[in-house]
Amino acid sequence: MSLLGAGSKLPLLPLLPLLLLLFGQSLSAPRSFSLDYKGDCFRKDGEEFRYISGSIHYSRIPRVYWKDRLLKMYMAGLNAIQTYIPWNYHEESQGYYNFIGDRDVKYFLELAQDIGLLVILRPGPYICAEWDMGGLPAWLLKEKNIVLRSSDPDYIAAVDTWMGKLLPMIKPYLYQNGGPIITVQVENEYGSYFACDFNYLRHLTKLFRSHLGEEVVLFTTDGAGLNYLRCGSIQNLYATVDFGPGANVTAAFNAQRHAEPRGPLVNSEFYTGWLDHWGSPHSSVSSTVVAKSLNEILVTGANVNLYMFIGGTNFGYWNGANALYSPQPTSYDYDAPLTEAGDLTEKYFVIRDVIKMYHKIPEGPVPPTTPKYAYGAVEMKKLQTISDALEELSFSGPVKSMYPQTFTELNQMVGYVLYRTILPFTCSTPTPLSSQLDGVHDRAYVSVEGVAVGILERNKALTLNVTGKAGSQVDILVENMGRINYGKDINDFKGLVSNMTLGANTLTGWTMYSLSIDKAVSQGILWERERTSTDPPHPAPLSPPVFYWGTFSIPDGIPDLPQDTYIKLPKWRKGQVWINGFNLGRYWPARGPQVTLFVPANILSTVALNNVTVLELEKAPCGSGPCTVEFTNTPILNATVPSGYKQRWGLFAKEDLL
Ligand code: 6DJ
Repeated sequence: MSLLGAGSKLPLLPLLPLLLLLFGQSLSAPRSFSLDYKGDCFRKDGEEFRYISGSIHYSRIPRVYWKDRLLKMYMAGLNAIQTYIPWNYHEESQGYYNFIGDRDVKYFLELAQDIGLLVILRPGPYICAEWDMGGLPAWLLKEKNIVLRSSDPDYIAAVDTWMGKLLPMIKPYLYQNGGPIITVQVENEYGSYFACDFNYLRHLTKLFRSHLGEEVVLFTTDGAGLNYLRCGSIQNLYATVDFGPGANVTAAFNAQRHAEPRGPLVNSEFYTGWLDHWGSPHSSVSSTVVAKSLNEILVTGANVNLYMFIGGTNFGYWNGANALYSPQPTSYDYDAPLTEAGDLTEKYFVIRDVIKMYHKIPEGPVPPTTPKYAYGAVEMKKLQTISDALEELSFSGPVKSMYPQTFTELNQMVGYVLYRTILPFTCSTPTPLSSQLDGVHDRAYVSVEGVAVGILERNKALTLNVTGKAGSQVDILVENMGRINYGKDINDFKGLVSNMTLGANTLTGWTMYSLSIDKAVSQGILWERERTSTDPPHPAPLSPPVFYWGTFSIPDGIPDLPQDTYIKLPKWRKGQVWINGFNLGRYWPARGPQVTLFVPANILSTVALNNVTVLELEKAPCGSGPCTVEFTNTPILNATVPSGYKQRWGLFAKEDLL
């Protein structure tokens, strides 16, 4: 039957252009993205397709900079980006979802599409990523014995609820529905996890399919070794591998071929750099090595994602940690082709030159590096100590119990909790205060009667000596330095997770204050009260944790201010810093290698004074006179670290990914 209906005498041919115009939409082939097993490739709209992608985590970049970073990625010749969706970033409290502002993932996907980038989406539920608890919300630990990343019913129920919220939101953004998402990853490096629970992977497969439909390409990623792929790959999820420049490309893809004898070759994480830990030297990987290995991958016709293309920043408390407990710093620069602040590097151009040999590079200029400004020194004034400000900081009031409770029991997920008790007897000679079971998670600042007496640190310092009269007040401020994000120890409870002993006695009778420091800082509550007490006459090696405060204005008459900057805290020891209520993250120049913290311009004000709030946990370089923090235009991420703290990260060497 002709399109004009049976019996029509009109010839169809001359009408075709008109028909195409009228019904063009329905006549054009539907958008499709699929695996072609016979052709060993992906197919996009029926055509053979290869992606060269880069990782960018929207959760590590302020929203105002998403476009700039994506454009730079596009101009490097990438045709896709890869991003994680960290569950805990969107559901910080159970049942309360946040998808606005910096968490507006839909807007991020729209921007990517507008710029011309496809998207490889990694919604977890577990993501690893050097992100607190690998993206799993800490409130899952309220079920104390929960087996994360398994078919434990409590875990599955939470995953189902979360995915029931997230995946329907994502569905319109799938390529076949008109959006940019070409593939969706299920879980992450599951083969590296002890549980090896295929029922869990099967459950996730069904769950993803039920929300996203039958058509979308679902895949897994594992280390490029048979031992990883054994528990990581499963029928109906396309198995891909990850490996860095140190690897033998042929051997790595042979491992993938073991799991997927046919289909596209895919390296889902090709490492352009590597992660850092406090106290270990800054990681860097040479551009030449990256370029050579990238070329080896591309020449095979494989698909590749460069991890990271831009690392960004672990603002606030979002950094993760590795076991044996070693937290990652605030910067997630990763020695990537775009720096933490989005600056172009030599590595960017070297990579672009390699890509150029295989794909057409977009024409036009690469957006320039954003300028940085050195606002100079800011004088800081001392405010209250944490112990003095408890009323302002502990909105929920104290909780009392015989033995210490963990953060999760106190319903506090991140930051700091103050544990208070008394000396049950007089310690006239130095008496050991200990966490014999290594239960200080992660660092404790101890004072007796308001005088700082020492620091306990997970895995490192389990005992310190105290003296004092019976009944003296003992304050232990415990800092959560980030939950373990990889391996079997991701059930990382925080606070005092085992009893403290004094001599041979267990300390009891605790009063615990959950501290809402971020709320107090953003409401300006702390600034109302400057310090009332006087400094002790003799300089002590440590002070109790205390707030400092200063202001600065953006100079007039200089075009294009405010600009990005870096804050440096010379001779300050360890703490947390906020600007205008925005939590920039942790500083710890005494441990290194990170010395400066990235300050994005969008948090600065040109019309009002900018407030800098610092919580110094150990000792500020202030004495009785003024002291300063400094805004500079140059990042320092590679300072030498004290040799005593150097650790061997054998497990995390890139070669181990083979
Ligand atoms: O998928 C992981 C990334 O999010 C893979 N990976 C990266 C990121 O965390 S360490 C750095 C890592 N996996 C651990 C494997 C160690 C042998």
